[in-house]
Amino acid sequence: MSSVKKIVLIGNPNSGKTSLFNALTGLNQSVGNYPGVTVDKKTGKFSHDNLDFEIIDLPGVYSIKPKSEDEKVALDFLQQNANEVDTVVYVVDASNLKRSMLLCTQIMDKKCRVIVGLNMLDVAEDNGILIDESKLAEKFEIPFLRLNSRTDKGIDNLKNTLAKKQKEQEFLGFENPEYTSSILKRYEKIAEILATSITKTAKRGSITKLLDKYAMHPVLGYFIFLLILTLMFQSIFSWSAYPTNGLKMDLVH
Ligand SMILES: Nc1nc2c(ncn2[C@@H]2O[C@H](COP(=O)(O)OP(=O)(O)OP(=O)(O)O)[C@@H](O)[C@H]2O)c(=O)[nH]1
Ligand SMILES: [Mg+2]
Repeated sequence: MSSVKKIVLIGNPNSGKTSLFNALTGLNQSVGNYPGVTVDKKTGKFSHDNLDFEIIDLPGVYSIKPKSEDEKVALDFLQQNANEVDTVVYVVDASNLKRSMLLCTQIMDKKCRVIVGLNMLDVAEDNGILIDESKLAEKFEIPFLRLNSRTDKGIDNLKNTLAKKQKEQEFLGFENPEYTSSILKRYEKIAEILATSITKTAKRGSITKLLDKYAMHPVLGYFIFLLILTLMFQSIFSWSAYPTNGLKMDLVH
């Protein structure tokens, strides 16, 4: 393997791969809050701890079987370069781990060394989802690192982890025919692991949520609705008398 370590960013669309690419390289590839922003591979470089890294940002992928041209670009690249890739950073939207982890295990099947970047933790926490990353790391037997690609939180930790000589990864037993033949069985196993590593608490309150709580209430909601109608009625038929009278006085004088 050459002295430049090749790192690949892969994950579901809109999980924050390009934001992470920008944070690692200092480049400015375009991001957007919708899937399918990246349609081709982009390459950048960074150095850390006297080591040189080449980093490749790929289009988002939903499953191991490509359904669109963008997905094909990403999966073909991984297939053709699996041997030269030092580490795959699998970027996940932490508020939607269940959907993402199936693809992650399928990438692990390709014998790539995988590190999971737990991104969008702020969104997960707003939704009351608390993640125990050390439990996930223990059960999936790969590192899970907390990140916020938007604010650069966790980027140094990721760079340090990428620079460390990684131990060979064990592969969970997903090669077991039970899991290779049945996606459903694999899903069940993933769900079982996630159930022990994720806690759901009450959602964090926001003004909109608070307004929803009262305005959408089956009884209170009607009173609030009537109050708003009364206020509108009053403002049109009674309170408008003041500016109308004022105008009339101005016209008379
Ligand atoms: N709240 C929050 N938003 C984030 C975070 N990371 C990225 N974003 C936002 O998520 C959106 C998608 O980010 P991208 O970096 O374009 O995602 P991507 O995975 O490259 O998307 P595709 O190229 O379409 O697959 C952007 O609006 C980012 O600003 C994060 O940790 N928290
Ligand atoms: Mg992108």
